[in-house]
Amino acid sequence: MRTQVCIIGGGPSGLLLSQLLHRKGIDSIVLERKTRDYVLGRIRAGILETGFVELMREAGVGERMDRECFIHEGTVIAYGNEEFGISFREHSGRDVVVYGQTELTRDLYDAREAEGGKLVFNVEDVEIHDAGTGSPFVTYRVDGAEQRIDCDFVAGCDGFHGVSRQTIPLTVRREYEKVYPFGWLGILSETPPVHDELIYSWSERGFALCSMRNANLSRYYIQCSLSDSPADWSDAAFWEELKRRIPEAHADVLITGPSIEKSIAPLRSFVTEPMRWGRLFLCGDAAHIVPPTGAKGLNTAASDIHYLYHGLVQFYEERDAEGLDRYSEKALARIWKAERFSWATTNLLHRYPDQSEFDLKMQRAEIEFLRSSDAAQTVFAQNYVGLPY
Ligand code: RFL
Ligand code: PHB
Repeated sequence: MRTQVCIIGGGPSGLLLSQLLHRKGIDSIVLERKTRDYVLGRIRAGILETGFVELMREAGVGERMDRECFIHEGTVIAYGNEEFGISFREHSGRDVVVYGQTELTRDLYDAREAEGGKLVFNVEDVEIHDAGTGSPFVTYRVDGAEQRIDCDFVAGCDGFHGVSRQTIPLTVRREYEKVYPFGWLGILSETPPVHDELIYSWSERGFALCSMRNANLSRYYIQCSLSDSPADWSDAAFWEELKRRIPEAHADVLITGPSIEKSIAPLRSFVTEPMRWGRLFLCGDAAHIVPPTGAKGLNTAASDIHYLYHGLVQFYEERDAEGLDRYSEKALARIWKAERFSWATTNLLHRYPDQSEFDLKMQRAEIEFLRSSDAAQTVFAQNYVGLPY
């Protein structure tokens, strides 16, 4: 088989790239290790920056999103029983969009399938060959049979545990990592959200986040220990703990119900450099991870796809490799800033096991500065809605 761009990974990054390229007449094949249902069963991001929303529209898959999404003009930051709002619109002139990763991934799958896109599921043993040369190829097995795809470029969109990043030799690859000493326990429940904006809550007992997917689907998180497992937390215990970590005014009106999903995510900051090696380009979680506190993971994947897509179009339409040559530099410049925001917001709102009384005072002073300073709120808002591409 031959294609122009072989895309490893059928998560949001891989699907969005494939769909955008298709609209420019550039051929691709997407190789996914799991089934479509498995990918759609992973409950992850919920907040989209305008840059992402615009890419979805450009890819011709924005229709349901535009109809069903919620627009959020700001967010609430709480600490103990105190809270204050930060208006994104007032401080940045922009909003964010609430539309689940599951939904946008479904829209992308539907579009790729309706337009005859080549998606191969259940692939095993994917290997990228000769990425450092002008003629790379990818081998894999499906249903026990060996397959080979020759291509011009390989897009490594296979997430943090994929093979693409590992293909870049250690003599070239440099990795930067910070692992946090806690995780997030998240649940999804078919209950109305407790508030019409997200609530990011600092509490003595640890961080909590009240989020949502739609008018009758809520997403809640609490900071938990890395040794916890979802089975340790009954629904009743989860709700009880959440109520203790958000201001009473919200806890009193919180509507609880059975969880329909419950999982724990460890928190990590991670960046690999460079994001390009020869004809292989890394995108999304394959190249970088942020702790979810700033809602940046999926959004940094989108900016990678933006740069790579434009680089590929420039290459095929104008025979100009400038965009591809500068891909890693452009993508990383934006990613490090999103890493900084995610790291700072995590530090601001979580309880650390080794936190001293002094550290707690510093955290408190920083939250109160954010409450009282227009300039600090502007910095927060500009980062939250997404820095320009
Ligand atoms: P994905 O989604 O991990 O997809 C990678 C795909 O590659 C497949 N794969 C392979 N395929 C073929 N061969 C192999 N060898 C393969 N190895 C892996 C996998 O099966 C998978 O289908 O990466 P992608 O596309 O880069 O997308 C990244 C996003 O999923 C991720 O950044 C976000 O979900 C992060 N995130 C959030 N991001 C936001 O922007 N806003 C949020 O509000 C937000 N909340 C979150 C989050 C992530 C969370 N978790 C669980 C990590 C909340 C949570 C709890
Ligand atoms: C979510 O709704 O899953 C969500 C929202 C905001 C975050 C992280 C996760 O910062």
